[in-house]
Amino acid sequence: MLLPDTTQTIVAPASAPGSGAIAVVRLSGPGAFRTAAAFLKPSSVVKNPKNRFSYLLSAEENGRLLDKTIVVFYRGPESYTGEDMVEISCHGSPYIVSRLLSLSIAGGAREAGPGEFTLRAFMNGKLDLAQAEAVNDLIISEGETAHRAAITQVEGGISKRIKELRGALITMLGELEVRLDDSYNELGELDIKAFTKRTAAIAGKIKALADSFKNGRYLKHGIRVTIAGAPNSGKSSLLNRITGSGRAIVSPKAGTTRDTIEAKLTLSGFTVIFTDTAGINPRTSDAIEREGMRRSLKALKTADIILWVQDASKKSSPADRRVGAAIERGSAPGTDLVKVFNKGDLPGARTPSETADGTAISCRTGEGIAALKRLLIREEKKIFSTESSSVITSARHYSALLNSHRELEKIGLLGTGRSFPLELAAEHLRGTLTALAGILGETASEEILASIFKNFCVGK
Ligand SMILES: Nc1nc2c(ncn2[C@@H]2O[C@H](COP(=O)(O)OP(=O)(O)OP(=O)(O)O)[C@@H](O)[C@H]2O)c(=O)[nH]1
Ligand SMILES: [Mg+2]
Repeated sequence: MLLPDTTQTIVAPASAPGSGAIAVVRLSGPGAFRTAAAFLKPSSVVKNPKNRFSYLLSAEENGRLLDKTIVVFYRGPESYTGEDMVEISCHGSPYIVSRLLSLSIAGGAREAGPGEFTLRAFMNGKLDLAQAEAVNDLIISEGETAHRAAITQVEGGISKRIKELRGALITMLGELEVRLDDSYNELGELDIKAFTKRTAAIAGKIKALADSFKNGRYLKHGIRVTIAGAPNSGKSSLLNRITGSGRAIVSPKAGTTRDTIEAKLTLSGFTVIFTDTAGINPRTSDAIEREGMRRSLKALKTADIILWVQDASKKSSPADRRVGAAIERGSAPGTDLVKVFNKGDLPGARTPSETADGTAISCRTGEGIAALKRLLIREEKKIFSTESSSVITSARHYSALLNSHRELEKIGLLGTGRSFPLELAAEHLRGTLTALAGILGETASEEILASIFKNFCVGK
């Protein structure tokens, strides 16, 4: 995608497809009012409307009434995009919406690309890139915590933090630059120890922000919990219990579940995606079972948390050990493992030392299930005990923070050497600043913009 031609006026439906009570069609660009005047009557109003004032107007096609609409005119820069905008609320019929689009296009507008309204808002300086990206997160947010992170970022929470860090770095860069220009040595020596201490403090703040990404990722994509275990241990029963559904088939026959089954649940505002898996039996020759096992192994790899279900009414079996080995080999580094000892309603067959590091439950009686749910989001909940503005939810921001951190650390290394080359230190500070500027979009290439906005819906 090349950057959009903002001399053109764009149009798109802003409401979801399908019928509803009302739908909204949006126009933005220098010709927005003129385009609307071609079909909204009386046209005398449309030619010179009051700013941000709602009018009841007739939308007409070939002299016939299409719909009575409520229309708001926004004169740039006092609009979402910063350009002249018109928002037409009509009855929510897909037919009316499609006619309004056609009338707008006949009147000189073109169809908007994905996220083009927000892209124009960014290009016109109404939003920085971090804010613009979060608009999409806000639209797709499903739970309280995802919503809170997104709204904070749209309102400039992350941008403010980045700008604070940048302000401090610019001051420090200035201190280096005056000394580089100071050929007569009038300013005195730089206090290197104090200087590197300040860069280390900023590096620490950047690191803390970057570290919040693990939880930020959970906010955006949900926490993936994979239920693994030997055949018949009660994996499907656990999925049903936790999600309060009859989602998975449960039976006393080993090998009941042959495919992975997903169920979503909201826990303390987090979206949690549970995956029930087929038992892991590497010796099977059955093609379907082998495919089921491949899917189970994939679910282990993509899990944030693995629940390893074991039947506590039976002694630890070779099947349990095979599962343990598969988890060890197949899970990504950093995955949390929670051992779950099921069938607590039956007489136990495991020694206390075997079950000490796990959670006892019974899918039959429901005992221990609430405690298990609490355990799952214990760590993740902590992020909102602190300022929610400090949660990074974008992989792009995360890598930019890591890059800026790396540059700052190099200054720390210079400080431990025998000499402290000011020129080099200034270079690393500039590198840090460039990485931070990328988050705000000040240095973003067209490719980066394209990859961000392609995920938006048309009309936003
Ligand atoms: N007594 C008792 N039985 C349970 C409990 N949980 C599950 N079961 C029984 O154990 C059997 C197996 O349960 P499933 O949930 O199908 O086990 P699974 O691990 O999904 O089994 P596969 O899909 O075959 O690998 C069923 O007969 C369940 O009723 C429990 O807490 N107590
Ligand atoms: Mg099952």
